[in-house]
Amino acid sequence: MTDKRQRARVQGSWAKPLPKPQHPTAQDVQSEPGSWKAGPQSFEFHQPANPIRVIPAEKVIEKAGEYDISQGPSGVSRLRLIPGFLQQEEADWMFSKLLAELPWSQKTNYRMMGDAYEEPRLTCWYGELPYTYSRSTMDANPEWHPVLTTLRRAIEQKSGHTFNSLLCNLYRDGKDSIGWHSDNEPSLGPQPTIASLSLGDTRVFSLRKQPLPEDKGNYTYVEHLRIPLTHGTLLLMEGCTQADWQHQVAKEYHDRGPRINLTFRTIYPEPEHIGRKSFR
Ligand SMILES: O=C(O)CCC(=O)C(=O)O
Repeated sequence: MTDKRQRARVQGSWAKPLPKPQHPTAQDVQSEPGSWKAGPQSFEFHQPANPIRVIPAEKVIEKAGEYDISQGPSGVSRLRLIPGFLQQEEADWMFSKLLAELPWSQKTNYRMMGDAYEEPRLTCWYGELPYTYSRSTMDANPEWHPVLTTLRRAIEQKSGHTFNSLLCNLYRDGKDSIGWHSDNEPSLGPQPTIASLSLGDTRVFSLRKQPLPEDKGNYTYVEHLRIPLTHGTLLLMEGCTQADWQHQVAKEYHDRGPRINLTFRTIYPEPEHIGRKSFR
């Protein structure tokens, strides 16, 4: 290799020194919130400008009892859980009868922008008045199935509340669900009590607290509750539960058998049957 070529190669490979890595200076470190300040011999921790918020761990409710789940300015949100409200044999018999004999159908709801979607479950409605939620109405149906009339009386006696209507839900398998919502239509009146009876396979009933106004609809930091609802369990939601909490039954990753959920309510007549229910 000639002297000239050799120089050109060396120059090509080693022409420029690499730029020096940029390390933050002590001054840079000091100006970052929540950082360690480097002094000549010591370090001290500086609190971040915004306090770190903890996501509350989900709580599980499984045992029979009365649970005051929150106390807001508007009042107490209360749950009453009664596993084994129906004996196993009685629950088995009612489940088969209701599965076979109720007029189950799939309801079409409408989103705010007007597009239609089918509910991921089957439903039917009982009551002297129609019921509107998610911009679609279930017609009045005063012909109660005799099993439902018996259950209504038993639940009224146990709970001390009266009910004039019933929304029945059939989850055919683990893919059927109901999304986050509150039972807060004007037709249910203020502080409605909902009595929910579960039959068939166990599904998880979840609740999440409404976020603080300053969180502007962000549910990241709200409390969550989880209640496995077993065959024959009665759950009562009372007080401010519909105003201060939302609930759902989410889809499951594992196979689930059919489940019937009966939600007894009281509907009041209103001038126009227009609901303002959040999507489910
Ligand atoms: O299936 C359930 O346990 C809940 C049903 C429900 O949330 C409703 O009907 O509003």
